[in-house]
Amino acid sequence: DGPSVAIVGVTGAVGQEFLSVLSDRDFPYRSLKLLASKRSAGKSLTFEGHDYTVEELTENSFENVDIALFSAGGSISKKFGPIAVERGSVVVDNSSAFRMDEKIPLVIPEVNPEAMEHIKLKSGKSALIANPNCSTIICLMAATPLHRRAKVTRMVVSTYQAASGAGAAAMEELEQQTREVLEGKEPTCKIFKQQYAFNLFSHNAPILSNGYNEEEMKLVKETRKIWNDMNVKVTATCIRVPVMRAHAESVNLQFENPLDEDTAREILSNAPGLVVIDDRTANYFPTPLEVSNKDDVAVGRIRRDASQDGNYGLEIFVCGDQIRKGAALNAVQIAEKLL
Ligand code: 11C
Repeated sequence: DGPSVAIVGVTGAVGQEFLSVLSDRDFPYRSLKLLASKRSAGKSLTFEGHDYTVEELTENSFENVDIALFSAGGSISKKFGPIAVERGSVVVDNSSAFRMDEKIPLVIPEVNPEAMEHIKLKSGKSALIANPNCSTIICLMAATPLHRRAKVTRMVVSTYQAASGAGAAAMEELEQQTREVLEGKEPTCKIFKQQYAFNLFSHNAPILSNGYNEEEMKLVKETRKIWNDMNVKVTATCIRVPVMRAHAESVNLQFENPLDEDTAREILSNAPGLVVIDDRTANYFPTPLEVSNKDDVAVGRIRRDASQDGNYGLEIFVCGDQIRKGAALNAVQIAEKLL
C-alpha cells in the first residue's frame, strides 16, 4: 500500500506540476489530499479519473498524511511545515524557509542522496527535507559530476531565469505584456516593477547589504551545503529573462585537478538526469524551449576556459525546466527515495 500524499499549494504553478509528475512517474500514492489557501478552497479538480475538491489548508490538514509536498511560499512552509511534521508527515518543502537549517537535509537526489538516507517512511519518524532553489538544482546537476572528478574550487554562474520562477502570475504577466506591446499598448506591470516583455532585468529578489541579491546568495550557500564543502568559492549574477518556464545558466568552473573537455563531455554524457546538446558544427546547444516540460537538464557549450592555463577551467551552459527539475520533479524524486 502506497503512502497518503498531501499537496500544499496545489493551485500554483509548482502545485499543478506536482500532479503531472506524480502521474507521469506512477507514484504509488494511496490517497491524495489537495490543499490551498481559503481563496482556492472548494475548487474542483479531476486527476487520474478522480474528482477532488481543493481543501483549505489548516492546522488539522495533516492527520494521516504520510508525505506532504509543500509549494506555497516560505511563510506558509514556516507555519505549517512543523505542524505537518508534528502530526507525523514527512514534509518535502520547495520554499527557502528551511534550506539553510543545519538539521534539515537539502537534497538533489542525483547529487547528494546520502543527506536523506536516514529518513524513511517505514521508520515512522516524521521529518522535513528541503528542495533546493531551482537555479541551484539546474546548475549542480551539471557541475557535480565534474566536481566529483576534478574538484571545483571556484564557480562563476550567470543565470537567465524564466517567468515561472516568480510563479503562475508572472507567467501570465509575460504573456499579457507581450500581447500589449505588440498591440502598441502600455504593458501592465503587476508582479514586476519594470517592463518584462522584450526586456530583461536583474533578478527581482531583494538586494542584500553586500550588493548581491537573495537569489545569487542562494546559489552560493546552497552549493556549499549540498557539496558539503564550505570552502568552494561561488559567485553569481542572476537575471530574469522573458522566457516562460526554463532557466538557462552559464557556468564557469575552476578545478583543483586537471580535466580536459573531452573527458568532461564523456562524464556529462553518462551523468543521470543530464543530456548533452553540444553540436558545434550546427551551432546547436541547449535552449529553454528544448528542455521545457522535460525531466532532463541539458548541458552544452562544453569548452576549455581559454583564459586559464592548462585544463584547470571549463565553460558550460545549462538549461533546465524550472517548474519540473527545478521544483516539482526534484521534490517527487525525494519522495520516491522515502518509499
Ligand atoms: C526564481 N528561484 O527563479 C527563483 C524563485 O527560493 O524557491 C524561487 C525562490 C525559492 O525566481
